[in-house]
Amino acid sequence: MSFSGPVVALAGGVGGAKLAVGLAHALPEGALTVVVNTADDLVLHGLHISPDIDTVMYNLAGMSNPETGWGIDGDRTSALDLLGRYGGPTWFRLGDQDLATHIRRTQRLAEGARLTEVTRELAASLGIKANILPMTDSSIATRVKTPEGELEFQDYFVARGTRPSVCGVRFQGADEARATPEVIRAFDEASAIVFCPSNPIVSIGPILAVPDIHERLRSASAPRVGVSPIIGGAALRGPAAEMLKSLGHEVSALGVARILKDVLDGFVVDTEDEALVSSIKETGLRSIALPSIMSDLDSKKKLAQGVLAFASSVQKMT
Ligand code: FO1
Repeated sequence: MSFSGPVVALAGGVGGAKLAVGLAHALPEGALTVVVNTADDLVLHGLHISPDIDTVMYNLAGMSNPETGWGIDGDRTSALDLLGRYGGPTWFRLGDQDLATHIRRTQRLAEGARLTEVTRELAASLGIKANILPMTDSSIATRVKTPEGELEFQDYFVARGTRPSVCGVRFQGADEARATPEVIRAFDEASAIVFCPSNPIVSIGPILAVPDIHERLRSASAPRVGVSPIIGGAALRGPAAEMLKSLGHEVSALGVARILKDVLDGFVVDTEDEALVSSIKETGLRSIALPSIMSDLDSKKKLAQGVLAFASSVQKMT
């Protein structure tokens, strides 16, 4: 299987970063572009933190914490501990090395660089060959509606441990946000578009909420394939299953396929959900089942190869 242009992956969170690693290994060097959710970004200690970009970056650099999937392997929290003694907030666990990323990002943004440029610089410094693109340079913030009121995303996700039930989600600033020239070029040149197994509501949702990205994805000529983040009615990590349920969606790969249907040609489910393939096909999508639990580099690579072969077959049939 060979692709003439870049393969563009849409990602947010740890599941997205894991498949990005598999894709980077399955493709020739430099052939992968990852468009990453930035609506989880926050400012803390005066620093601009982009958790999903950093998770993708650290995973692609082979330096992520294998236990959490985010943060840096072996990182300590001496700086955060002292910040705590000064009375600063410590609920968002920032490691000493991780802080360097946020300091550098904040400094470059203050100098007038775009988040896209800063991300390129940081990734290049870590030796990453894939192209990591923030979904936008505009400011977008996920706001989670709960019975306790509307919460900022990381307040809901980390500070409150995803405990509040979710009555709705909105992406503040999305209507006015613009795709960057880099993201537009990536979609225009893409030979395949892969939706990583990321939360469809709060990781893929914000990317689709950028109007000109949604439009490009709807009309893309490249094959568009997604991978289900829900396996056997549950998410491997994170609040995707509870969110789907409370927002009235079916908690299954089929439920996710229905949400993303208008921007997909094909959908990959886990082998455990093979029985759902025929119902997914009835929605008009192509579908196959593959082992999709990414526990090590080999399983990440194998899933990536399977997804790329599927995208290639979708291409041939259209
Ligand atoms: N997730 C947590 O559950 N607790 C944390 O304290 C935490 C800190 C953190 C610091 C830097 C970073 O890049 C990610 C961090 N994450 C943490 C993960 C992050 O909240 C989530 O991965 C995403 O925002 C959801 O996609």
